[in-house]
Amino acid sequence: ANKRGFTLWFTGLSGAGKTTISEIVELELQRRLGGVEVLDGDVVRTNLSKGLGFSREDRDTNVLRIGFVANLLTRNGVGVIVSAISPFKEARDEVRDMIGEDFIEVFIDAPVEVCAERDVKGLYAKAFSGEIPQFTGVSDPYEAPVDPELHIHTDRESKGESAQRVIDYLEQAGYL
Ligand code: GGZ
Repeated sequence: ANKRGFTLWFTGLSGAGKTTISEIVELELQRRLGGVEVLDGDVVRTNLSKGLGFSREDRDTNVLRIGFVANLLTRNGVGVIVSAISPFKEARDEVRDMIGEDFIEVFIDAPVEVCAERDVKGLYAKAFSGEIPQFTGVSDPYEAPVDPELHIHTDRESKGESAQRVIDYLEQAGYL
């Protein structure tokens, strides 16, 4: 039987662990399915979304573009991992409606204090000083998912445990 496509949609603050967990899940899906596509906001912003900024309108445009591509892949049987802050519920829900039952929202959750403490790229320091305006969680909103398929607390579980929970979900839902 042809395998079903799906979109794992990782949403959460900068530094919450979206990219880290997606990389582990990607390796496992590559091994198990022989293919997987990753759409990372950070990377998409250098090509498909080049030129977009961080106003609400630009973020929504970015999220809907990523959702559009994810849907094309999903309906052709591809497993897709999206990693984007995607801070606005309305845009995420629009993507959910577009993709339908194969949309799996994964809330990668860590308190903003923890993300700021990690500050892997030094962006939070710049956000607090005002050098970067409209920074999600600091000076711009993040609307947490209300009823995500998966809620992962990266301040309480290891990245391996978090990735395993994603894999377990896919197994239990019949995608693996
Ligand atoms: C949030 C910002 C901002 C502002 C630059 N707010 O953790 P990162 O650094 O590597 O990834 C973040 C990325 C956000 O892009 P997304 O496409 O995921 O965002 S959205 O879904 O809202 O469109 C962050 C960096 O860009 N970054 N300025 N003001 N994150």
